[in-house]
Amino acid sequence: MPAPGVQPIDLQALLRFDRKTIAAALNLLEDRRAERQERALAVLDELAGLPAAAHVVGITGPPGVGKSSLIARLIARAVQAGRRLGVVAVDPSSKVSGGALLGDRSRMQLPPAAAVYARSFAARDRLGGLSREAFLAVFLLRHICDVVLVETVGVGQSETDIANIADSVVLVVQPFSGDVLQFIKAGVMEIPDILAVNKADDAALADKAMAEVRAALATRGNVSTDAWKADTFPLAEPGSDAGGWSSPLVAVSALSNLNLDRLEAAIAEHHRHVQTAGRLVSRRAAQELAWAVGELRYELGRVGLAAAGRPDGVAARWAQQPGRSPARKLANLLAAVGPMPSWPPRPLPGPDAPGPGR
Ligand SMILES: Nc1nc2c(ncn2[C@@H]2O[C@H](COP(=O)(O)OP(=O)(O)OP(=O)(O)O)[C@@H](O)[C@H]2O)c(=O)[nH]1
Ligand SMILES: [Mg+2]
Repeated sequence: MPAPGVQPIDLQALLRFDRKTIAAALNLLEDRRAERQERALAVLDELAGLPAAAHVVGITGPPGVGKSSLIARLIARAVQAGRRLGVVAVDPSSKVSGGALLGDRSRMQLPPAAAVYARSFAARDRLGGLSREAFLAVFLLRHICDVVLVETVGVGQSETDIANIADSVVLVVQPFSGDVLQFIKAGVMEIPDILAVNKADDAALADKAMAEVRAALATRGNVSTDAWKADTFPLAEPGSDAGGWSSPLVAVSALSNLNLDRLEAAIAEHHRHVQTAGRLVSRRAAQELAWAVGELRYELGRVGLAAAGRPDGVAARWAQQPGRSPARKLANLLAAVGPMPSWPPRPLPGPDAPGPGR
């Protein structure tokens, strides 16, 4: 029974992609009041028993490289193809801005009936990474969409976080982005599933950008430089640690619409790749666990993680709760590990409440 004042979420409307219902469900997720959190957990649990058919595509990269512009282009193309889209943007500032480019349907010239739901989430104190609400929003959306695009900013934490929710990760850089390439070369950064060099506004710039990446990454062991295919070439050799996937590099321009078909094709190809041989199921299971361990560490620190039995213990407790949403499993885990802070969190004390040490 929902608490008085908490509107129940109509699951059928959610599954029909009713935007008002999606908004209401995500509002519940972000609401810190205990009864709202409980209601949100119930919705997520109901969804957990249903297929999560969406392709979750993470679009990440340094500030200003054109991630939102590319996403706007991808949205327009997917809408034309009649697909249902969820877009989650993580706003690195503490204030939720509404996702400048993404929240604005009229700027993207979307038909009013287009099945697109976009929402931005504050990164809070996650250094550009994914907050719990953002992660769970993606979990929710992947049950009701065909594609979920997730934009995260930055190089570092956000890449780790995006790898915990995306089926495919696209790293966007711009021409002459030496630092990022050095990170990849040095192995500080993983090779993404797809690398897109944006702002390659014309063919000459695209050629230069491709040559730059090729030169920068040529010395990395698993980079193949001999397999040029027009402006696409594999970064990683087939059969390397990516289970036979060779990450393609694509030079694109959101401004001049260059090679967006290639980017789309690369994304679709990676989707096909992860869907074979049970890879998607095991990828998502591993992601969920990595997320849980990260959340435990964030919430309770090293000591709390040890109390939960470290990653092995978390995996064991996870396996004991089949059919539940990751949100519920985490809530149960946090409750079991107590007397640490519980989650769903207790209501924040009001301004008059005595703080610690007062
Ligand atoms: N020349 C050129 N400019 C572009 C292209 N794509 C985006 N831009 C411009 O780059 C700037 C940043 O674009 P955004 O799409 O907001 O980039 P972003 O990566 O989402 O930025 P943050 O979310 O702030 O990290 C804007 O001024 C865009 O107009 C492109 O393909 N070519
Ligand atoms: Mg952006």
